[in-house]
Amino acid sequence: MPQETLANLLTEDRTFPPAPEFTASANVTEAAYDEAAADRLAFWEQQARRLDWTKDWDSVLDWSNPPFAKWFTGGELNVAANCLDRHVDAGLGERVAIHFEGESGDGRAVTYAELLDEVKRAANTLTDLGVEAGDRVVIYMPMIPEAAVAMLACARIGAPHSVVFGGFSVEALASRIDDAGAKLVITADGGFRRGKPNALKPTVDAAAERCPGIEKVLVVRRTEQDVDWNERDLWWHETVGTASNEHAAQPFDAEHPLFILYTSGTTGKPKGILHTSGGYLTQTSYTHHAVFDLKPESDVYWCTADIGWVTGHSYIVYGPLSNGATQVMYEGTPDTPHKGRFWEIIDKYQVTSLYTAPTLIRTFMKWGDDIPAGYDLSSLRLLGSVGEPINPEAWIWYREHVGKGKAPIVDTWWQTETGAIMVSPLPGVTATKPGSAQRPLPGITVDVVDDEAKSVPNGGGGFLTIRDPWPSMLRTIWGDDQRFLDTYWSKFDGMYFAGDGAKRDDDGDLWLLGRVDDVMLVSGHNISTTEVESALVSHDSVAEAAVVGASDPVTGQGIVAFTILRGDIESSPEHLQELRQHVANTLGPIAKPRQIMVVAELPKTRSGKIMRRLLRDIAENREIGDVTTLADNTVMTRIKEGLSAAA
Ligand code: 6R9
Repeated sequence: MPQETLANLLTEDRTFPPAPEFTASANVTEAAYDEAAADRLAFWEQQARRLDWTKDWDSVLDWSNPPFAKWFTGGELNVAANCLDRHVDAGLGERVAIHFEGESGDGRAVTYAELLDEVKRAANTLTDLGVEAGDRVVIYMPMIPEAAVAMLACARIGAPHSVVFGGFSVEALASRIDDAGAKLVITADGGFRRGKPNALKPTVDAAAERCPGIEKVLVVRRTEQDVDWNERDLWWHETVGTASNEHAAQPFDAEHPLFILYTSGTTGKPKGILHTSGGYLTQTSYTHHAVFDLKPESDVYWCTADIGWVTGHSYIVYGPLSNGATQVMYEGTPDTPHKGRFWEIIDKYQVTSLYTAPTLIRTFMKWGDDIPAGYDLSSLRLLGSVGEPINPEAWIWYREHVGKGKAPIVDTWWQTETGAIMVSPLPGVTATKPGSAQRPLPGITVDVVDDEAKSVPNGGGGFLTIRDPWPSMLRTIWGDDQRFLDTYWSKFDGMYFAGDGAKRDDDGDLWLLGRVDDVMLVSGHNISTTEVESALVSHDSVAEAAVVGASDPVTGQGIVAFTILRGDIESSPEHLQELRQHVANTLGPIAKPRQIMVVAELPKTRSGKIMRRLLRDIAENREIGDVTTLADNTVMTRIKEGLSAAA
């Protein structure tokens, strides 16, 4: 018998077909799958035609030197002009592009005409400061409209940007500035977080001291905190604010670098993922139109991601703006000044489409159903999820308490490396299943393979791979082609290895099972973290769970679970015993956790992903490893203290 690649333990048979009214007016129908299957390149060519090109391409795809792809070779376009100028030229200048909501409730509406004006002035400023096409610019900003302006100004002049999460450490910022070889940093004095001004400039000051390549630092005034001032510093309002708003966008080659975005990964130095212009914009624009069913005249779209995450790049800046969307941008945290903040924003702007992460959905579950119930959420017509597998129970909660049982949910699987959504339901087409990302989008070929690179049959689990090149694929790792080859293309011949486990159900739908590095090996069975976590979350008392494999003398690894309970539920030894039994009943005795611990929080990255390796350090009684990419690097201390107090 072949050794199983990844066990398939969880079954789920609830399905939710789209409402006929939704289907009747959906942007994309079943036919898209057939068209793409008939001729994949013609399909992408057609999607590229949704953009304005100043010069047509000679060929759709050049795959003569795999895995180094070139899309729309010879074509030329300006990415920023596609996001702004063409809408203003079409008479849509007065449409709101961004409803900005500051954390404290201050805000403003920025129209497409105003956004274009500001981007032109910022582009002129960057040019005056000596930034030329090809030069790299690091952006270290809070969630304010100027962050999008800075990105688009870079795109406009062909200077690849590299956005670093506002709040990352000096070390993290300096290493990214160095690796990218940036000469300019755009930042702000700070932003508002948790009711307080949160300083950003001191981190940039310290990083710039360590990075001699930095010539200038451009500073937006947001919080009006006191800042140290250096010779290299310039205020945004004194430069961009006074610059000319005349600027003609120059076309760039389809393969001109658009941005570098660093992913931390679990080990080693961060990887600078390189994206280019034409293919990236084609796929982000199309997927935003198709997956979110965007109706730019009437929708109010809100993606809650930070601009420092790829989700902010593709689904706040490039996808939505290229489609002329009206969107909400929120500066702060979901519980400032109160736990109904998100619902209040949805109510205030009559948001129609919400795109958020499972981590937040589980947090809202923990806070209680009564909070969203206190607001008018009837404007919502579509819900999206991204960042981690969504546990079926969290999916159902999202559907019931946020979508009021009617808004379709799109669970979108993709990565920094893929640039845009790859696997997702289409809201007017797919009968959705709680917890499944379901089908590759039209034009995308995804497979699940075993150790020997053979497709697994329905019902089987293995490694998620991508078989054919796609327009928004990463082009390389900045400055390290070899690492690009080794990381993504060496495990399976001729296939992109995503690093995620997945299974196919009996209908062929895809279920993501977490990172393969986190898979647990228990008595010879490969068990995914996702399935055990979902089984725990399916118990009424559990809001969130993280499981890890800790070495075990008998079974190889034993499953150790960390759980956050809902509302004010108190745990007891009997309760923990019940939870262990609940997992065994749901998934089978092999998946029964050896130990369950109750914690108040879990270690997460800035994009809300649970960092299981740090929990493994606790479970195996080790010194805690590198915590620099945690959203809050004091959380591990609190978790350890909480556990020893309870013991
Ligand atoms: C967009 C983004 C990529 C990793 C990816 C996977 C996980 C993202 C998911 C999902 C299951 C989903 N992931 N979306 N897992 N279902 N809908 O998150 O990019 O930050 O690079 O992370 O996130 O493990 O490989 P990135």
